[in-house]
Amino acid sequence: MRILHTADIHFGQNIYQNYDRLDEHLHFFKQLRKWIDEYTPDVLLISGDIYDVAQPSAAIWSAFNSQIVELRRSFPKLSIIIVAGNHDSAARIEAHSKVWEMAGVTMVGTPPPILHAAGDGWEDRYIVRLPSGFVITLPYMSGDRADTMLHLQKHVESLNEENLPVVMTAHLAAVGCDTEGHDPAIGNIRPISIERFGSGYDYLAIGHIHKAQTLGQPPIFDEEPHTYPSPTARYSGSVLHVSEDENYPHSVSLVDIGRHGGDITIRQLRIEQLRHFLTLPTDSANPFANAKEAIKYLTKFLKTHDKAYIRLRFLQNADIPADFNSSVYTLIEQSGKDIRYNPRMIFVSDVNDGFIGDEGGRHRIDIEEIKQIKDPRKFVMMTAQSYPGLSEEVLDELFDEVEAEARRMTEEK
Ligand SMILES: [Mn+2]
Repeated sequence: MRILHTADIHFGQNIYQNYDRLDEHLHFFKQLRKWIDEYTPDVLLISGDIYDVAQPSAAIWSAFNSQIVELRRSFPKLSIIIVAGNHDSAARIEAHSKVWEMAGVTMVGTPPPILHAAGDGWEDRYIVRLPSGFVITLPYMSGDRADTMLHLQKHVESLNEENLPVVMTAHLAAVGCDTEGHDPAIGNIRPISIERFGSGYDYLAIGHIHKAQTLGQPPIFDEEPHTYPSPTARYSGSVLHVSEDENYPHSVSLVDIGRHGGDITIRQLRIEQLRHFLTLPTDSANPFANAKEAIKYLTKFLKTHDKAYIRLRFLQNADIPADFNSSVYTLIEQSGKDIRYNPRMIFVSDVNDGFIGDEGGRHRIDIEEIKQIKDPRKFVMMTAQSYPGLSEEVLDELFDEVEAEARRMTEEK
């Protein structure tokens, strides 16, 4: 069974009050279509937070519907399963689900009732049986609904005579997950311990946390396949940076499951972003000391950049006139560039705050800063102080060796 797992689309999001992100979302769907064509998954799973708000505009509903209908038309064999997240209106998604069913798309809005009657067949609503396996389709549920999950897993077990893979969806915060980029009070959801989810599934496709991660496993940085034992639980992560604090790559997860209880192989497919988030100046060691400096930098920046979200970093005591933001907007407008400005500036009290190698032993490096580094030696030297046993001399020798070898290979070619 092969699934393409994604979540937290937040379709229709407007950022910094006035910037519409529809083109970024459509760019994501374009990539999704390409991957479905290339990898031919059995199922496309969207694990909640389809929309950014419970009542998106008619234009947004329409644009999302068009994307799903287009997928249905292009890939008639693909199963499409979509469950509601905490950002979605469960009732609205549920209300449309019968029509979607006619189009061969499974949409689940509302969770099973807490006190479900025995023997009335309610389980069927939350189980999709495919030739390649089973999918338990749970949307966002408030509270700890371990009993519901266990009950459905047991039910699937009774149907699963051929030992087919079992996938379950959920939209929740699991204990111990990496919540980088989220507000401390994410969605008012109390984290749930993963043990409470049972062990009757092979792959738990979760939404809600925006950083891609396999629970209890080290992060994946490449696009190579990684194999894990069953059961494995994973957040696919959001498709776009929902805020500038989500300073990590976004991807969809391509998941292969051979049989129930067998290994799970996961590949991250990196999503190309239409606009990146930059904090200026990109050299975070030198925040702007005043408005004049920022305007000068920005003027230069606008000549070399076409598309981006930006925010500015100032020293705490920087002198900023009241009309500063309006001058920034004007400057951007005059440039004609697609630069989107976040008027909430960052103030840094101590230049060393957030840098590597200062006496305080901090080891944070700005991602934008890393992106600017062309010479790998520079990066290594920046972090070298964190490894007292490391010899710069030995490192230099090794780099020379690698460079010489690379040159030799290029010449041979
Ligand atoms: Mn979300």
